[in-house]
Amino acid sequence: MAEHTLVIIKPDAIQRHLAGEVIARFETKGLKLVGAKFMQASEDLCRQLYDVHQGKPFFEGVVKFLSSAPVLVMVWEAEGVIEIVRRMMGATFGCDAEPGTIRGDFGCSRGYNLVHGSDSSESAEREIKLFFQPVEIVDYKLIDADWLYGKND
Ligand code: IDP
Ligand code: MG
Repeated sequence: MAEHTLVIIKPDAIQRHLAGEVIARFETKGLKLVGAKFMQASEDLCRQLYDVHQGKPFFEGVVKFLSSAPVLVMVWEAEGVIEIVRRMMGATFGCDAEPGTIRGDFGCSRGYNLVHGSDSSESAEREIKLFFQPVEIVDYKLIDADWLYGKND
């Protein structure tokens, strides 16, 4: 069964007019968009998202950053999508991320980093539930699915 992952286009990417660029990368890769929500996330919700980082020196800062302005939260679907999105995002900060990745191509900050992507199936399941009701995830078939996901065997 196809996997789901949570992607957040963070406040810096929205403010820098990069949302379309980021979405275009995932679309042209052939990933399937199954949920989307434009919102300003509360501090409480951001604390829950970054729960595993509670107590780390950057925790309060990242919560403040993510809740400071609107974000575009999405669920993308594909076989292996969690790993695919993580590789497309690149290393945590643009200063270290490889060219060709989203973080590597669009940023050089050591604090802001444009996108969030779930790092495991457990994280994806937990994070998607934080932002979406089950009915907000749309089940449909892409008309070019046979060409996108085709195999020869
Ligand atoms: P990831 O987003 O690449 O998975 P994590 O280590 O899970 O990175 O950290 C979660 C988020 O916390 C990062 O995306 C970034 O926004 C923020 N963050 C991580 N490490 C630092 C840091 O050293 N300074 C400031 N913010 C950080
Ligand atoms: Mg992480």
